[in-house]
Amino acid sequence: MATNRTFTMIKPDAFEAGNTGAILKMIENAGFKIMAMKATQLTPQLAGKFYEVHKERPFYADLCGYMSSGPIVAVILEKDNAVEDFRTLIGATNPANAADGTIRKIFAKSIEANAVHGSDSDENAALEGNFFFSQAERVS
Ligand code: IDP
Ligand code: MG
Repeated sequence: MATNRTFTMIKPDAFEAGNTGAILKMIENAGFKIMAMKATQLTPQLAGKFYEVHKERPFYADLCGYMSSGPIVAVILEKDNAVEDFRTLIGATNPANAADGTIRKIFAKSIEANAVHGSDSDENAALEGNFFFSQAERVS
């Protein structure tokens, strides 16, 4: 898997608020290319699997409920230094701490309903992309 890719989701709060297009525009304006994209809705079980790394955290059950509460848009993105640059573009997990001009600062509702996901490593970017997209569903 290329190391110049990352994975994002437009989370249920941003989808419901009609911010998908504005967020994708910010992502493209920052130089990312969309290599796979679809709207779907997670079951609580699938949300639990996606966030399994957090299963011991106190917010895990709430997070799985929230992430399965409505449609999301899953996206594979490509750019040099994709993982790090995308984390910079989205800002801190808690929008109260996110830098001005970041996606979470502009669109997030709370630390949980924080508009977008961003992979934290090249390895997880590949795993997360493969969670949503088969080889035939993404640019190889
Ligand atoms: P990240 O999305 O910035 O990488 P993580 O620590 O990986 O943040 O947490 C995954 C997701 O879990 C967050 O994006 C957010 O939706 C939720 N979350 C993280 N910390 C909290 C918390 O303290 N309370 C409620 N939800 C949280
Ligand atoms: Mg994370």
